[in-house]
Amino acid sequence: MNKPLEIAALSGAEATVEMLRAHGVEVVFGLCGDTSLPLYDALQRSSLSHVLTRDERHAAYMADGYARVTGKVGVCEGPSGGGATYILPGLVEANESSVPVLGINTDISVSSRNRFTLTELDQKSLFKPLTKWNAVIDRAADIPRTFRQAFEAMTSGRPGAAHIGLPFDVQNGPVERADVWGDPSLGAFPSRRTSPDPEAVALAARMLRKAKNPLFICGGGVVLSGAEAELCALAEKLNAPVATTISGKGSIDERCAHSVGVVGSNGGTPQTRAVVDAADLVVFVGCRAGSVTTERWRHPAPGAARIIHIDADPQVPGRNYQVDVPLVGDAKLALAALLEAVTAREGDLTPVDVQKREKFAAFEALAKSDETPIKPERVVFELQRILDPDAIVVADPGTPCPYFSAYYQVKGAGRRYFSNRAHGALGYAMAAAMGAHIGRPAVKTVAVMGDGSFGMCVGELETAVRLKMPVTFIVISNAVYGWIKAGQKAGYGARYFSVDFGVTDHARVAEAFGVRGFRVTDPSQLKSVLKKAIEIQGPSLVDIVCQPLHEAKAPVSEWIA
Ligand SMILES: Cc1ncc(C[n+]2csc(CCOP(=O)(O)OP(=O)(O)O)c2C)c(N)n1
Repeated sequence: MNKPLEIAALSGAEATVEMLRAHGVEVVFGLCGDTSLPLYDALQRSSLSHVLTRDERHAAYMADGYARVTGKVGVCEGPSGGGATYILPGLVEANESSVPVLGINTDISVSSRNRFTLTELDQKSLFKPLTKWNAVIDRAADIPRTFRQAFEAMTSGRPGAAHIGLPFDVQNGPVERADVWGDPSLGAFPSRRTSPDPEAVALAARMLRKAKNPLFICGGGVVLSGAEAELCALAEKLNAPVATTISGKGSIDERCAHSVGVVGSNGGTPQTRAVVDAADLVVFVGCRAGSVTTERWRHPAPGAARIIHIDADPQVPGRNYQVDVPLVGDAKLALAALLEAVTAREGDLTPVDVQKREKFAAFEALAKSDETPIKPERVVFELQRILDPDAIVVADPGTPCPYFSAYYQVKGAGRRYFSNRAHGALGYAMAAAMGAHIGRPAVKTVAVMGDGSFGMCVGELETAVRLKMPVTFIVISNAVYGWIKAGQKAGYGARYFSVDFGVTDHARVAEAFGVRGFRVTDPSQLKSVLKKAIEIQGPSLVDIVCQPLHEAKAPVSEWIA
């Protein structure tokens, strides 16, 4: 017989809220719907804050940006049907970027299944291949353990996204209060760190001792794991250079002598490639050695360097390169173990210094140009001069990502710059920056996007205004899907096709939402306008009429080829 209802003191919706709180969640990003009414009623009575967004995709991107800067699980929610299909892109990006984001979609009642009910959708199948872990809950009593499993899956091993489907009648069903508990340490990542095999560590240390030109290439794993101090100490002890992927920016203070900057085909330059090619030992750290980082597995060239590969995911080392020593474990623990095991070596960073000087000399020549339309280099240069070192910059694909990845120098270690590198979907930066601002409100946050991206996220300007967010949005405006047009130039004889669109005055659009808008066409005005926009207490937008990528020369030809 069922227990009397007095014991089952919580409804499913209340238990959901309590399970989030038990894991340290403070904020939920999302958008309402019919099937979410019980959940919203429970949220209304709780201490959780709720950020109402204008699109579920952006709720997920906000949760992603929030998670990246706080080290805590980001949570987003939406209703059934379209709410689920709209939230999906954000979960996909987070999952592939190893960022713990929990997506909750409410759903039609279990009792309404298979009856042509409006918004019915197989959420379990939809999210299964795209998240690290997912479930649709059939009984309210299963809510506590389902949430516990989701948090454990998201934050342990390689972090990732999880999804939970929460039917309407499940939200109204009974849950025993005593079962509503969670391990708060699973609300932050990485939880349950593991160390690599000590024998493999000893082998790697020996290999590092023998190497003439060792090089670290760090992916997102260093910042995700909080391993910046261990990396820096190891690089100093070995006097070895440290390069990063785009997601790895923040692994090391880019002003320091050991830092090489970003390598690869979206932000790497001939100079950073030369450093990779000179290495006789590459240590990949929390890095998948994917197509962009390695320029399609050509740099490092297979066999040209010995490989040590540190990763929390055992499936990563050896996937793309023949690995001499796989170190499977958390980056912080693995680097600490290596630091213990290696002996100091002399090492000469002069060649790295020469390459860096050459790279930035070429950049500055363009960055100081007074030509119109404004060169993207100038945008990076002026912003770099204005922003405080602790500011957060989020870059969209198109012009922003390669230019900022290459030339915007992260001052200090930790997450201060990021882009959506798993799928590179346009329209990520605005919402991700808003999530980042909520996670780290004391610092300035800036989103840089192309006008193609702007068209995909403009609705969230209303959210920024409603919540009075002092985030600055920068639009690189060129009335073209520039990256693709540049590809048509590089590879298809400049037979341009269906890549140009009309000019929009983004500053006026911003003003219509209540955002302070500025439009810049003259390079000499850029610095003062950016400064003014950044100092505004609420949201601001700077529309910068820029040179399109297909008209740029170096290094864009390298990136597009
Ligand atoms: C959702 C999505 N659709 C299509 C693409 C393919 N794509 C990559 S870059 C790009 C052009 C970007 O245009 P814009 O945002 O205007 O920036 P620009 O390249 O002009 O600087 C496109 C269409 C994508 N990355 N994401």
